[in-house]
Amino acid sequence: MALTRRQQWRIDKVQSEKIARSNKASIKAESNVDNNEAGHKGIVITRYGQRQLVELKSGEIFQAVSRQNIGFSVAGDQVLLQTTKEGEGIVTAIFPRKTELKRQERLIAANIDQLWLIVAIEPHYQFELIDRYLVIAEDSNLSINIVVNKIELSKNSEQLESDFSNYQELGYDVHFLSVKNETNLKEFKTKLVNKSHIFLGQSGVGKSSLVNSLIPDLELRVNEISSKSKLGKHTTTNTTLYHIPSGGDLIDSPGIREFQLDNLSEKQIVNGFREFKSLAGECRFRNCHHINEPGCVVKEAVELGEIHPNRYESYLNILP
Ligand SMILES: Nc1nc2c(ncn2[C@@H]2O[C@H](COP(=O)(O)OP(=O)(O)OP(=O)(O)O)[C@@H](O)[C@H]2O)c(=O)[nH]1
Ligand SMILES: [Mg+2]
Ligand SMILES: [Zn+2]
Repeated sequence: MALTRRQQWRIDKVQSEKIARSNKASIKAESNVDNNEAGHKGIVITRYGQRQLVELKSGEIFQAVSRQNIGFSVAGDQVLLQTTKEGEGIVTAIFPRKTELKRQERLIAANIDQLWLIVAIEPHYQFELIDRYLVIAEDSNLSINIVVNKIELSKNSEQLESDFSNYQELGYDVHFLSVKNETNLKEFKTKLVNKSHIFLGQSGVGKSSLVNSLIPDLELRVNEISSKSKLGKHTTTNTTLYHIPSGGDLIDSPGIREFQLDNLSEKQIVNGFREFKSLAGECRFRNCHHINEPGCVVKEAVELGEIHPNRYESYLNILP
């Protein structure tokens, strides 16, 4: 949908106000930089508005703003931090990223190796929502697997398994867990060693509970972070990185209520469905939308039962 001139004007105004505020903050911090200092390498653990928390190798956490024009740093970013006189800091550089996770053009987190889509029995998983998340994940070229949490609430385990067998056949790893009853947590933990992971999914599925169960003393850490950032601690409002004691990092993110994909092109959507990708080039028409064109091999595969009808239905609903 195109924006009206008035809407565009408002967006530009808000943007320029934001930039002005951030410039002011960085100029203020800049005046306190100790120039004798080379800077420390650190990792961004969370970001809120103009500010971020940067953790150094020593474990010390600094509240920092960014130097003007170095770009937007997010959880997982490796940065250079110059400490300022008040014990705060200024981020002067962002190291090149291995990976980026974006939503609606907005950077969410950096340097992630593995993305986990968390769904649950309550709120009950919906195939279309799962597929929307998978399209985003496929677009970011990150490895993605699925966790089904709260399985102790399931009344029909056969149905549960069959609901996810298609995803397993497509090559997604599916873990059935109950954080509450500690079911299958041990095995899941072994999958996390020495990599950087992000938990994504609807609000209330248990992302933070899972992080909690994987990181002892998390409560302490959460308290430290919320006292430094002055943010609340009971609901996840910020994407935050935590260290796994045995190695590796976990990024918890706030649940997203409305998952819009309207910035994805049709090509990105098709690529988000693994089982379509290999077929799509073989349709009679090069610009086939796989809706009702003659000679469409995707449609054919649906009719032959090679593509799951739920997935095809999701595809039709996700198309703009
Ligand atoms: N029955 C049951 N409840 C669980 C389980 N895991 C988590 N919960 C509960 O689910 C609720 C939501 O958990 P959270 O961890 O806050 O969910 P979240 O995904 O982090 O939610 P947002 O931060 O809003 O995105 C809490 O009341 C948890 O106690 C489980 O395995 N079984
Ligand atoms: Mg949470
Ligand atoms: Zn087609």
